[in-house]
Amino acid sequence: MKIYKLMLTTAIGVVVAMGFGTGPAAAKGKLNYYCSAQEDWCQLMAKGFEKETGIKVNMSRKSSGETFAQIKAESRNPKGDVWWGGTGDPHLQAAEEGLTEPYVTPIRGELNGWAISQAKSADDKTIGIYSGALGYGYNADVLKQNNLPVPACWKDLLKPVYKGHVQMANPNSSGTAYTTLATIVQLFGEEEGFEFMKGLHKNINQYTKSGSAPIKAAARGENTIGIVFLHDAVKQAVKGFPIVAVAPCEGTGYEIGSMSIIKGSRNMEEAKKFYDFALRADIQSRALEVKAFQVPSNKAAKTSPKAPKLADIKLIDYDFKKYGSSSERKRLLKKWDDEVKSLAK
Ligand code: S7P
Repeated sequence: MKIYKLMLTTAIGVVVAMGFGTGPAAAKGKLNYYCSAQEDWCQLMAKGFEKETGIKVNMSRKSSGETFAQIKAESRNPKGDVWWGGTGDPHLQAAEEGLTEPYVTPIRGELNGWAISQAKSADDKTIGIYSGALGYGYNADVLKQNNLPVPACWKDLLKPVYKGHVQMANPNSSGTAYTTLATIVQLFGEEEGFEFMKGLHKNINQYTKSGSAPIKAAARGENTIGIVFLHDAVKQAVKGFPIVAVAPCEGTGYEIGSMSIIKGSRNMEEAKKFYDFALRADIQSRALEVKAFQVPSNKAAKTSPKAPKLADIKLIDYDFKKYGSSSERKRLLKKWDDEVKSLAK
């Protein structure tokens, strides 16, 4: 009897020591969250999810192309569970390469058609969470100080007066910059598009790693024109910097910012919980707290009058299937490295 009692006490002790039943953190699990949106929005999502569910979130923020490369490099031993944010093209490539997991959320019916099309084109291995148009922004004060004309079109950026005044990200690391490359190729055709990229190269002062860095530098007065998503330019203007957003006169491309669950996730239940959480209207409405002015994918989420209005912008019919395919993305990036990046200025 005594021995039985001792064994029972020991067993309870072991269970308690392991944290079952008493340790809420251990019982509620964890989530390894890869984020490719802006740092402040990534944090807001992580904290909001942690607060609501008690699930511990380990966050890592990297640009879209970089996150794609990391997930691919880790594919034999996945470390991430969910990838939230960043342009849709590398999410589509990840789906095609079998790096992400299919999942159909119960709140899919609340989403805009473009978010569902993104999911359907990838056999439900990704989904649209927001959308936004590409363009550029300039610092009106710096432009004036340098006696520069106000640019209005993509082709204006090729003018020699802007030498050293334009910044964009490297399309290998940045989803914004890959969207720029794919947009220019779709707008002008491949041959003329690459001639445009070569001409632009002459005016570029720096290729940054992150897509939004060029407009942040312009806001600080360290750069004049940054090629970015319009919502990223508007964010700086709303913060009080002298930034003006330009939707180029020839027309422009856009993104379907996406989310995917990583194949082989060790916290699949938590990943699916996060996925459903991130698509809810009340959660997407919180983007405004960090001045993220993308168009939300949930039709009931709040938007701001300050957000760029996609209906007023001349948008191209961006071919997400083609430019998000593994072969096309690899081919265009290699061609840009070989024929543009390597050119002397
Ligand atoms: O959150 C702003 C935003 O522009 O960042 C994402 C972007 O892809 C991340 O930066 P990179 O260009 O460096 O990849 C966009 O999806 C998003 O709209």
